[in-house]
Amino acid sequence: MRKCLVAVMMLVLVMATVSSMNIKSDNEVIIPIIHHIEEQHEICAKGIKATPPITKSNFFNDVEIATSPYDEVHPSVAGAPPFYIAAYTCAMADNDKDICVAVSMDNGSTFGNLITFDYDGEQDYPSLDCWEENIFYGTFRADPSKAYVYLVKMSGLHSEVTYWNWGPLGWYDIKEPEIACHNSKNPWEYGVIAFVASTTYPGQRWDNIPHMMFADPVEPNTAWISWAYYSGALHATADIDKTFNMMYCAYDWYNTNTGKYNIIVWKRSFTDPFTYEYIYLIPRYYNAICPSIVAEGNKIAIVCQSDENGNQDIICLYSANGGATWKKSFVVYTQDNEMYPKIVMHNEKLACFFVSNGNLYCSYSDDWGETWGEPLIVNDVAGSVSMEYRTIDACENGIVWTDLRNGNKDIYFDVHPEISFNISAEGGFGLTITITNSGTTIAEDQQWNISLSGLVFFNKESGGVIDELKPGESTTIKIIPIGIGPFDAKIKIYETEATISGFIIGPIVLL
Ligand SMILES: [Ca+2]
Ligand SMILES: [Ca+2]
Ligand SMILES: [Ca+2]
Repeated sequence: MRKCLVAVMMLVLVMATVSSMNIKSDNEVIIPIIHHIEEQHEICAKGIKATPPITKSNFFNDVEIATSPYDEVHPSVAGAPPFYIAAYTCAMADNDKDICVAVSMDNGSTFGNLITFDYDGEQDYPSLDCWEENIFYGTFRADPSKAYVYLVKMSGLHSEVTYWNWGPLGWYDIKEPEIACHNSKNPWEYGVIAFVASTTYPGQRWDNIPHMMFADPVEPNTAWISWAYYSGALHATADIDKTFNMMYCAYDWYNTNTGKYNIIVWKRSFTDPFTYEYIYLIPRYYNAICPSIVAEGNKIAIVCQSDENGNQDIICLYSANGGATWKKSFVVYTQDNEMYPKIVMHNEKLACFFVSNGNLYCSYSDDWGETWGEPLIVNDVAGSVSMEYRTIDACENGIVWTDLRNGNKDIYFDVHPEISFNISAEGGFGLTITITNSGTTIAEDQQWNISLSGLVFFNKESGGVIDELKPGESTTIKIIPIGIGPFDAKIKIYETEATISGFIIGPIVLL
């Protein structure tokens, strides 16, 4: 390994004082403390080819993604229908964990094991992203005794592994990494890997500070790490705004000024990472931890856990101007603990997944974080989802999680939950409405309303709640209006609306 540049020194020891702690309103504009990084603090190193992964022979066997008697944990998923790729940690024995990769070519209906990264010690916390249609990059945390950052490239059935050993330069304790990909530059420029790590790089001593790793724009196989002087960070998340070619990494960091964990956002040009970067500190008076970030079109949304109500809730910090100002919304806040959120884009919406009481939920926002819909449940077996950091991951259409239904930890997949209904009607004595769940998830506590126009004197408006309707199931609602002449019935449930026209004579309905 070769050290190519030791452009040190020194990012100022930032941390301007946080002026006000009394920010409570949900729609209040939050002005971040912005730090423009003017001095270099990067080094680069040559990658080392790792031993190729073991190719599994049972590629076409069905698995569910993984249901062995061993514990499988910390899944990650990427891809788009019909092809999904999932990675997870398999704990084969004490002191030995490996990274397994499984693929589905049938929309996620079945998964087959593809390859295993079987190295000495405990590899853990895989993270995958799609670089281009059939090319995926991934990373995972090395055994804690090694200061390696791994980069896996998978294209078709071919995969190669490179790692960068930052240990000889003073690095240690590299924590759970997250990768985000973008294919706008050279074939080797995968994107960015965010992680928290510690260093005793000559002249420095930093514990648990935010890092970025990205490829050299000129030299293949050369990677740069960049670090920011915010000791006491916990977790890292990454995304790339592909419209504006901008890398965004976020970290939860202990702010000694507020005495709380606050969110730091590190924004950096993907086109020219050495000329443009900013750090935004979002000061809050409560702990904001376990962030997950998404960025597109200069809009940014970060979901994280908040303890401002005395238990764990999910909040969204969002910006419509590239980070210059932020606002806050609640994704969910109940008396229960909502934890470990993950945010992705889903069609034109944002999808935020989180776990609570052993269940996996999804909330959608169609206004980039300002408002969030009622959480929809994803898992079919109640209470089966493992509650731990990185227990869930999602891509645009799919979701993976660690599941306990079989008595040990397994990995499961599902598509994003969608609620939709089919509505049909019959006449006779009264009006009979049949509502069918045509979505992909259980519909719970869904309010329905029927409104009749025309000369209707009785039961012109009716409404109620359907407690539970599984996908494919139907329920009927009977109302007995009284009227005379032609009428229109407007039926609404969730986002489905139907209008039925008919004729009514007393309680007799003709359609
Ligand atoms: Ca291992
Ligand atoms: Ca809560
Ligand atoms: Ca298992």
